[in-house]
Amino acid sequence: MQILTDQSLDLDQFMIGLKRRNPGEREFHQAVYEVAEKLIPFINQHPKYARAKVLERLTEPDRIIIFRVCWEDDQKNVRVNRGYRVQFNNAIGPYKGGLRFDKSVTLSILKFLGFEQIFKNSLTTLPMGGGKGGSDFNPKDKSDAEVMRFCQAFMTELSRHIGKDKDVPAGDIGVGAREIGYLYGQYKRLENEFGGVLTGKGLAYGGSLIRTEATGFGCVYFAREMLDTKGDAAEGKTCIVSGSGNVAQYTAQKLLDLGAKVVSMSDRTGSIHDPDGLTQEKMNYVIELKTGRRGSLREYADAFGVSFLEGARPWGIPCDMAFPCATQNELNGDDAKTLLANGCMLVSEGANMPSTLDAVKAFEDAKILYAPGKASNAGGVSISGLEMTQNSMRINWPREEVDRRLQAIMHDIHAQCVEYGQDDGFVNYVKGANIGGFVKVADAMLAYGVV
Ligand code: NDP
Ligand code: 2IT
Repeated sequence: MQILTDQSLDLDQFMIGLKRRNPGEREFHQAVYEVAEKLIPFINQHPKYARAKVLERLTEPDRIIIFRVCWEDDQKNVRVNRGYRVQFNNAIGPYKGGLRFDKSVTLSILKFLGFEQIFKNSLTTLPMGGGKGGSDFNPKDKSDAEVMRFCQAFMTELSRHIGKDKDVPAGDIGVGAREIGYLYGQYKRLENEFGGVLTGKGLAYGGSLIRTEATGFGCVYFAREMLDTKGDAAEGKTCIVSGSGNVAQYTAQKLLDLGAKVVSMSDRTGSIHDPDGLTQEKMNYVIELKTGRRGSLREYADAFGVSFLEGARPWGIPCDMAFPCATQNELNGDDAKTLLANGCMLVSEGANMPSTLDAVKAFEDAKILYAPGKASNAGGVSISGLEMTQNSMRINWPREEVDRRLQAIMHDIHAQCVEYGQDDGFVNYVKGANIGGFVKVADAMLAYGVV
């Protein structure tokens, strides 16, 4: 039962204030709404959080750094981009979260990502705060030399604000092994320091085994945990995976390993529909095509004689399980209804906030197994956390050890969702992840007093 006091929060009033303070930041409003909707009833049952204004403080970043990034392209033209780092909350550990390089990057997108990261990182059980950064730089149509010069210019400013115990960036969309190499090289040059200031590093210079695979593998391990609660398994299930970048590739790979059938992947140009399903040979082709040559999936359709849905997302293809692994708001309410009508019984998000609020509502109402990204894609940042541990200890764990720890962490995240997500005999994973992620951060904030 809720005891309302004059300290109690009201969702509509809270959102009006948030929108007034952060005008026009649509993605940030959306991410906060999804969390606040689940947290406010919980906070009103625990007035110590309301009294200390924990939600108001959690939705205001500790600081945001915005800077000019100036570099020269191959034709010697001067180019100007905008760089950002949102240091959202460090109550339980150094700021931790990826860097996104994409022409769509705005402050709103990085604030939504940094906000989500607070809860995700708390769920991992590791000591990491929440942050995110990036730039509106598009690495897709640039030469290696241009990407290197951009990364060096970006890190020249960012290096003043990060540190292995302060803020530890990593990859995200448009930031993979190549970019992390250039960023780390410049940090090392500027600071004359070899430490764990970035994660996702190459194995030759302090990276962890399984970091590349971790987000995708973790997303499927989380799906396996959800299926377990129904006595079910992935084997033989038809799956669609959106995206074909880092997260999508290793989600598809783990699904193959578990005997599931992956019939679609996608990119910005469209989706493939391969009714026979990916094989290991086709999977290797996707990795070489997307990470090696940075080409379009259209080439896959030509190479294997399957259909290519030009400019389309894959949600119309019938499946048992869906894994949105491309980007935010790539699955809307109509897509969710189509998936449900086709019999989809599980959605495990590899991307951050891929489902719109309408889609989330449709999945909740249908009571399918639906995992929000902050729970199901936490495997990546978890292995980033373990990369930091290995760097501090000056050791490298073998592949089996890291994979075993990843599976244990995904199991623990699932257990927290089950503990906090109970809803009339059904596990609401959105509620579970939001409340489960909140409690540790909020208790640390209470311990610090008014800061
Ligand atoms: P990549 O850059 O490796 O891949 C992104 C993929 O998504 C590409 O296939 C890209 O298509 C596609 N894509 C991107 N934007 C759009 C768009 N607007 N419309 C259609 N397709 C799009 O990024 P990641 O795999 O690292 O990241 C994917 C998602 O996972 C993001 O939401 C990210 O925040 C999240 N994530 C990533 C983690 C990580 O460890 N990397 C950890 C946790 C979450 P194209 O190939 O045509 O560019
Ligand atoms: O969204 C995410 O969790 C990431 N992009 C990974 C962050 C990290 O620090 O590894």
